[in-house]
Amino acid sequence: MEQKTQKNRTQIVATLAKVLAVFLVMSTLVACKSKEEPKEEEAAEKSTGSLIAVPNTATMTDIPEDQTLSGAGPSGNLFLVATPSPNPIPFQELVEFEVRVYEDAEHTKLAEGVKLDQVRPMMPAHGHGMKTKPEIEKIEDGVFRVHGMQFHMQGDGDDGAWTIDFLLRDAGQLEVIPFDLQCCRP
Ligand SMILES: [Cu+2]
Repeated sequence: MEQKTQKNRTQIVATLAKVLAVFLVMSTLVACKSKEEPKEEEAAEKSTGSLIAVPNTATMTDIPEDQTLSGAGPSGNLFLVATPSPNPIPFQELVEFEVRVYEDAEHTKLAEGVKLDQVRPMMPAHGHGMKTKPEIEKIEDGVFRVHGMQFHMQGDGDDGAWTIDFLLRDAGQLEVIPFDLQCCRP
């Protein structure tokens, strides 16, 4: 009887030791995991931070008097000039853009047969576009008028940062010409 109790006690101690050992191993694993997780988060923050390494420090007072957009397509064969009216762009008023597409960097020869497919305004920091839908009217070969654009948000930095993508179709080839635009000059 005495021996049996002694044996049981030994078994209980052995079991307790096992449980304690398993508990210790598990808590170590949990501790390691909880140490690792913030590291991953830190790394994620760092990589995101490096993506926006150049902060948007544009202020409304920096906005030029002439907000004409001018740039080349990725193929290097099309050159686009978009002039807003009124210029500079007024806040929350309807704006038209006259879009001229050229075949040369000197802007001497209008591009024939090019179609202005779409104009896409966006505020990247807020993930939204405009409340109005830009309507495209062809005036002549290479010349278009975009009606019904309205910049409904403005500010310094990201709060006033817009992007406008002009989508051109040239002989079935799509060319996207993106621009940055700050709204609006006080
Ligand atoms: Cu916005």
